[in-house]
Amino acid sequence: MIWNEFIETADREKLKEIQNERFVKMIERMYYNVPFYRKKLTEAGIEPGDIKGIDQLKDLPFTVKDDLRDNYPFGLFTVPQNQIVRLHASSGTTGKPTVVGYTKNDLQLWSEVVARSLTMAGVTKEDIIQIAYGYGLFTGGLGLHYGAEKVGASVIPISGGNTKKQLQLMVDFGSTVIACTPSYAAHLGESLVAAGIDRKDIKLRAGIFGAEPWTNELRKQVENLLGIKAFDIYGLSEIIGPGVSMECECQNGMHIYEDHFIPEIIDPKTMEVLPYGELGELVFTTITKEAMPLLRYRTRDLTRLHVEKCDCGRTLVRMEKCMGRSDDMLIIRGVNVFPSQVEAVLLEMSEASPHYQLVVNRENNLDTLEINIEIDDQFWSDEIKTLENLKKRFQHNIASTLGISAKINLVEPNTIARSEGKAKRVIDKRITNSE
Ligand code: DLL
Repeated sequence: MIWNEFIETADREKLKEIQNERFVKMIERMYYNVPFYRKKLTEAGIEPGDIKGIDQLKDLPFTVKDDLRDNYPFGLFTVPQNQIVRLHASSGTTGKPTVVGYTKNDLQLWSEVVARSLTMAGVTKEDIIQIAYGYGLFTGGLGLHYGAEKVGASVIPISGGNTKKQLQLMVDFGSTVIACTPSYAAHLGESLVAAGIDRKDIKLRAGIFGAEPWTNELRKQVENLLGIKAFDIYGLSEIIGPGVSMECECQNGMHIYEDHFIPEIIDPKTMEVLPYGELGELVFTTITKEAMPLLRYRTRDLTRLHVEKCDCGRTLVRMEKCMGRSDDMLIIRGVNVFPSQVEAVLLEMSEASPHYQLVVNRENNLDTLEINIEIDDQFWSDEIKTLENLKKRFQHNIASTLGISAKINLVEPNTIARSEGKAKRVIDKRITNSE
């Protein structure tokens, strides 16, 4: 099923026509309504009349998260406050949050892209969807909520946390779809087993998981634990929230809604645009958003784009699973390490549970990496020899895949803190972070 067949399967030439028209109008709105953009465009020697279409994107300036912070809270809005009907914010690790605003039309657009996304996972009005993303300033809960209502599904707005209640409602209400972060999904799955609930007593068949990087290895684990098919949904508050892109049933990358968000991949060092298929930083330009359109916004997310038509019939560009954010990349003894690579190594071994933590430190001027791995209940042993052997296998697999050695600590089941939202996988104790 396709929610918006006209756009999602459009001829790419036709799509470009639509994009060009919208893009030209958006540049005008930015130029005339936001001093920040007027200054940026003027500095780049550009006036609205110069812009004819998206082929010129590559010549335009980028926008970064600091621009949002510098214009905190409402400085990048293109409409007066009385047209803003919703505010969301994401808390950064440092300083002020990033604030985003929505007009009525923006909220409609958001519901539309989430409805398209849910339809990709086969969600219909016959479904009962349990939304366990946090409701509030975070965009996950409310974003999924209105999209699910648009589809006509029965929404359970339970929000994140309260695992016992989640399981109870899942059984009693017969939820068929669960939406939450993949790390929380893993926790829900384990809690289901621990509570002795028979899989036959739950009706779940699909999961809508995103908001943090996760690997295909974690996908398999969560699918087995919950007995579902797990789908990846991507988005960021600055662009709209969840629903910037989503996996269809072919699970061959996430389709980006290019009639609203234009993606580019750039080399983060040279800032040059890279061709389809190459790994780099994802950049978005919004072309329909009213309250806070963004020009060439650097997401910091690392991925590749593919333009070949998908077997599902959609022609929209697909982005690969994000391998992480450029600012999550750890440089350990000179080697680049992404937490997602560690996850893939660990979860390939059935002894590891989906809960792990990386602790990076510096001793005697040398970086150290410790990995705390929680062992799956059925593999935990009181025999030192068994655990020592297991530890050696983890050590070997990590060293041969990442190219660096790590100290492995095997920890008992249920000892690593569970997250109800985005998991905290890395503790970096080094004073200065390598940039
Ligand atoms: O996480 C929006 C969202 C909510 C997406 C629910 C999906 C589901 P922010 O809090 O602004 O917004 O965080 C955005 O999270 O730049 C990525 O680094 C990361 N992220 C989001 N989805 C995925 C995903 C929401 N599917 C940041 N895979 C983004 C990997 C993701 N990373």
